[in-house]
Amino acid sequence: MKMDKDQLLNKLWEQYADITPSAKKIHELLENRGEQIFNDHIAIRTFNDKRVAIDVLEKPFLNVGYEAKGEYNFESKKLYAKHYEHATDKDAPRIFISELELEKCSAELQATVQNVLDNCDQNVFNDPELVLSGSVWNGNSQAIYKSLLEESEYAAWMYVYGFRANHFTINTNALKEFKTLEELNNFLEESGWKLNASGGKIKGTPEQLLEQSSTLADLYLVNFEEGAVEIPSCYYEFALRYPMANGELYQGFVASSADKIFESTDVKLQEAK
Ligand code: OOG
Ligand code: NI
Repeated sequence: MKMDKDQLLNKLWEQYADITPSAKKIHELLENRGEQIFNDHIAIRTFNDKRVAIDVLEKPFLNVGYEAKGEYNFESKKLYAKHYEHATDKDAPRIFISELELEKCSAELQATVQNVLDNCDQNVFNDPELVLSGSVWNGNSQAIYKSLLEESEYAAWMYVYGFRANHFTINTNALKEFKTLEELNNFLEESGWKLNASGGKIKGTPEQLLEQSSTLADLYLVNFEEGAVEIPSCYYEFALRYPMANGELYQGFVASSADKIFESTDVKLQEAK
């Protein structure tokens, strides 16, 4: 079935909300206060193996009218990312796709990821719905999860959760009641949510034209062959954009902020909370 933009984005939301009950609750909490929720962006993760790299995962978005815009590098995390904007629908969320640069990782991690990909039915990589397919390799070995986690939290998360929206992001500019990110953060914390405090609860500054905050990822019970264990799944993000000199809102991302936002799925932050 050929999906249109709204079908694709709705499916990504449903699949994300399934393992991220916090997102559904925060969404409802704001709607119940009379807010209408618009999404600033949706993020997706992958490995740079040519079978599943950004070039593959971007396709369903290009097919429904998205265009590639900014590029970002995260040296210490060995990640590269691109963002996409819809050509005509200015209310459509941006798409942010990142990939782990395998050649920069240890030989052991490379071999593990290679093995995981080699052991899949190779047809899944040509499925136009790959981006909605989760861990197509049945990522259910806790031993593999742990070995990846030692080197890259991102790789370990990918192994368990695979291809899906890693987070949705509320467009804070479109909220009526909350004029600053701090007000929204305070409201969320008073309502019982824990925010990612890595690098401060608010990432970015008005001068950088983008401020962001995020919840800590929900914990989700994963059935490993060794037994069930709770692993951080997905998180909800909040973005406030500032106007550029020409009066239009900044459309891109800020690498130094994104670097900290990635950590919202990190078990270490969960333990610190
Ligand atoms: C993406 C983190 C970066 C942003 O808005 O800067 C990001 C991820 O966790 O996969 O979404
Ligand atoms: Ni984000």
